[in-house]
Amino acid sequence: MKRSLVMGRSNAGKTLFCIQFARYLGVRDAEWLVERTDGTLERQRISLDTARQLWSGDGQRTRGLHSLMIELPRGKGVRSLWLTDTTGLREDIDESPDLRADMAQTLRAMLESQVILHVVDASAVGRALAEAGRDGSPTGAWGDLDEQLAAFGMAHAGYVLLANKMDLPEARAGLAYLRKRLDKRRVLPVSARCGTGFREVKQHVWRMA
Ligand SMILES: Nc1nc2c(ncn2[C@@H]2O[C@H](COP(=O)(O)OP(=O)(O)OP(=O)(O)O)[C@@H](O)[C@H]2O)c(=O)[nH]1
Ligand SMILES: [Mg+2]
Repeated sequence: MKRSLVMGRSNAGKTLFCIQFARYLGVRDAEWLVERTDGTLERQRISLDTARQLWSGDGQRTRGLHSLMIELPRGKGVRSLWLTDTTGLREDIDESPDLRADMAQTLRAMLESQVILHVVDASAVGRALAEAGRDGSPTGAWGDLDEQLAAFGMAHAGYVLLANKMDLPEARAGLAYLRKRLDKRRVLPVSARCGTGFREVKQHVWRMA
C-alpha cells in the first residue's frame, strides 16, 4: 500500500497534523500500526482525541512509525493509503543510539514513500528571522537539514512542504521566507491546530494516491 509520510524537525507539529488531518478525512475509529526499529509491529486502537492527549505536545516525542489507514474516493471505489507519523529529526547528533536509529528509520521511510509531507514550523522560522535581523538566517528553525530534505523533495513528485502553525502571527514572515527559497507551488500553508489549509493537502495526497 502507498504511504504518505509526515516528517520534519522535532516539534514542527507532525503528530498534531496527522491526527487532525485524519479527522478531516473522516477517520473515526482509529487503529494505529506502530513500526519500531527493532522490527516489531504493534496494532493499537486509540481514538484521535486520546492520541492527541498522549502523543502530541511539548515534550512528547514520537518514536517509530505510527500509521493510520486512510481512504480516499477514486472513481467508483476508494483508494487506501497509510498516513505515517515519524520520529522528528534534529540537526545535532543525538547522544541516544535508540533515537539515532529512529531518525534513520524516518529517512529510510522517506526513500520508500509515494507522498512526502515535510512539516516546518513557520512561526519558529519567522521568530528566528526576527531575532537574526536584516539579512540574517533563521538558525534553529530552518537550516542544512531542511535544505537537504527539500533538495531531495524537489526531485520527488510527491513532495510538498507544509508551513505549519499559520495561526501564530510570526508564521507569515516564515511562510514568505520558505516561498522564496522553494518553488512556491510546493509550499502549502497549514495550521494543524485550526485545520486550515487541509483541502490543498488533501488534493495533493489524492493526486498521488
Ligand atoms: N499554535 C500552533 N501550535 C501547534 C500547531 N501544530 C502543532 N502545534 C504545537 O506544537 C507542539 C508540538 O506538536 P507535535 O505535534 O507534538 O510535534 P511533532 O512534530 O510531532 O514533535 P516530535 O514528535 O517531537 O517530532 C505542540 O505543543 C502542539 O500543540 C499549530 O498549527 N499551531
Ligand atoms: Mg510527534
